[in-house]
Amino acid sequence: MAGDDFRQDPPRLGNTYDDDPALRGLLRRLIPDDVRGPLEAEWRALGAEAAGPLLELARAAEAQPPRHVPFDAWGRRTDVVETCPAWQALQDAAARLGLYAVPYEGALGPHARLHQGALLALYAPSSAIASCPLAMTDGAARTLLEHDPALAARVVPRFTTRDPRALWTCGQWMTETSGGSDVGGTRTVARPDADGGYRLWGSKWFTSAVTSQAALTLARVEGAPEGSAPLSLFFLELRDAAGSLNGIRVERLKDKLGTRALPTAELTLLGARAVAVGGPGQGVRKITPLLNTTRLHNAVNACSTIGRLLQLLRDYARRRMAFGGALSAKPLHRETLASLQVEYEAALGLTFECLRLLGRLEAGQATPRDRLCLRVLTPVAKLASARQAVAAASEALEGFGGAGYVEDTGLPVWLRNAQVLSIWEGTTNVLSLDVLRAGVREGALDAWADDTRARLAALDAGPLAASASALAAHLEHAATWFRAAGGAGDEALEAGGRRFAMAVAAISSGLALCEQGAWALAQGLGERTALAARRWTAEKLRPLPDLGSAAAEARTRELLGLAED
Ligand code: MFK
Repeated sequence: MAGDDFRQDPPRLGNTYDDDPALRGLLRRLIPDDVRGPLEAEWRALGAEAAGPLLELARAAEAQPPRHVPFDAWGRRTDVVETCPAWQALQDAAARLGLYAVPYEGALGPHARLHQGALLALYAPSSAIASCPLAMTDGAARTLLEHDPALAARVVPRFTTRDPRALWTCGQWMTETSGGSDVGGTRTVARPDADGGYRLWGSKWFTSAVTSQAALTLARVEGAPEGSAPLSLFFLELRDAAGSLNGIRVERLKDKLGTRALPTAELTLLGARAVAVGGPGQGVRKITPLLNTTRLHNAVNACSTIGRLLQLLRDYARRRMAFGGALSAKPLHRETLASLQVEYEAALGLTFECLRLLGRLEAGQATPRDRLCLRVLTPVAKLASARQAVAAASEALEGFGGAGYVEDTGLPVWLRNAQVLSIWEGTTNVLSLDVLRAGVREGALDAWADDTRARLAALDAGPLAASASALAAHLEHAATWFRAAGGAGDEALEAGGRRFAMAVAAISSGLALCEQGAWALAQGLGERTALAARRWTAEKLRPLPDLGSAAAEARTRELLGLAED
C-alpha cells in the first residue's frame, strides 16, 4: 500500500484551444483574418467548455453505458434503448454549438468545413463519442441533398439544426453478418409497399447510435440480382408518432472494447417502412457522400485524440517527479513527446487540407483537380490518422506510467476509443484498396501527383528546401511504383496497397507541414512547424515494396505458411 504521504498530481487541462498552437496556426493560415476573427471567440469558448463541463458530461456518459430494455414489466416488447442524461446533453451541446449546422448555413462559404473541423477538434475529445451520430447525420444530410432533394427538403432541416429540441440524428446501417466491408453480400430485402414505399426485411449486425430518429440503410429490392451494384439506398424513421418502433426489433446491444457510451445494436427488420433514396438502384454509389463525410469526421476525431493526449502529457510531464526532477526535464521523455507532436501536426495538416477541399467543393469553388485530390485524400487521411491515433494512445498511456493503465485515472478509455477509428468506416486495408481504385478508375492519383508537384514547385521553402526536395523525390518514387505495380498485375498492386496509401499520406502530410512551416517562418511565428516538417520528411518517407511480384508473393506465402491458399 502507498504511504500516507504519497500523492500524485493528475494531469490538468487548460483552455484546449489556447493550448493547441498547431490547430491555432493552421486556422490562422487557412481562414482569412476577416472571416476568422469572429470565429475565434467561439473556438476559445469551446476550448474552455471542453476542459470543464463537457468533459464532466463525457466522463458521466462513459460511466453509464446504454441499456437495452427488451420488454416492459407486463411482457410487452418495447425494445427501449436507454441512454443517460449526460449522453443526451452531449448531443444537445453539439447542436447548440453549430456542429450539425455550420456546413449547411451558407454563411462561411468555402471556410465552413474548416470552422466545423475546428469546433469538432475541440468537441470530440470531450464527447464520449457523441461525435459518431454527429458524423453520420452530417453524412446523411449530404447524401440526401445530393440524391433526393424532395426528401432532403423534409428532413435535412432536422439534421442540421442548432436547436437541440428539433434535432434528429441519423444512423447508417450497412453492416450485415456477411461483412462491414463487403456490402455486396447484403441480404436485406425491400418489398414494394402499396403506398409507393418499401418494407424492409433482414438483419443488421452493427448499427451505431441506434437511438437516432432516422437511418440510411442498404437493401436489395426483391428480385434484383446479386452483388453490390443492384443494391438500393433506403431512408427510414425508427419510430412512429406514438413512439412505436417501425417494424424493427433490437436483438441486443454490442459489448464493445470501447465507445461504450455509444449505443450499438444488432437489429432485425420485420417489414420496416422505408423510402428508396432517389428511387431504387445505385445504392452503394449513393451512400458514398455519407462514407466520405464520416471518414473525414473520423480523421478529425483521430487528430483530436492525439492533440488532447499531448496536452495531458505535457502538463503531466511538468508535475511528475522522477530521478530527481520533472519528466519534462528528461531528454528521452521530451524526445518521445516531440515524436507525438510531429505525428499530431502531420495528421492535422493532412486532415485540414481535406476540409479545405471539401469546403471549396460544397461552396461550388472546387476545380476538377480539387475534386480528384479530395477523392484520394479522404480515405488516405482517414486510414493514416486512425493508425496514428491508435499508436499515439498506446504511447501516451505509457507516458503516464502505471497511471495510464488504471481505469479511474480516465486514461485507458483513450486507447479503447482510439482502436475503433481504424476499424469502422473502412479498415486500413479496405481504404487502401479504395485509394488504388480511385487511382486506376478515376485518374485521381495522377491529379493528386500533379497537384503535389505544382505546390512543391510553388513553395517558398527557404530553410525547408531539403524537406521539399525529399518530398518531390518521394512523390516520383510513389508515382513510378503505382504505374509499375499496375503493369505487374492486380496481386502486386493489392499487396503493396497499404504501403502505397501510407506513402501518399506521408507525402501529403509532409507537404502540409512544409506549407505551414514556411508560412509560419515568413510570418515570424516561430520554427515549431518547420521543425516538425524536417523531422517528418527525414523519418517517414520510406521506400515502397519491390515489385518482383511472383517472387515477393511466394515469400509472403512461405512466411505465413499459406503456400496452398
Ligand atoms: C467518430 C467518427 C464516427 C464515424 C461514424 C462511424 C459509425 C458507423 C459505423 C459503420 O457503419 S462501419 C461500416 C462502414 N462501412 C464502410 O465503410 C464500407 C467499407 N467498404 C467500402 O468502402 C467499399 O470500398 C465499398 C462498399 C464502397 C465498395 O463497394 P462496391 O460496390 O463493392 O465497389 P465499387 O464498385 O468500388 O463502388 C461502387 C460505386 O461507388 C462506384 O461508382 P460507379 O457505380 O459510378 O462505378 C465507385 O466509384 C463508387 N465509390 C466507391 N467508394 C467511393 C465511391 N465514390 C466516391 N467515394 C468513395 N469513397
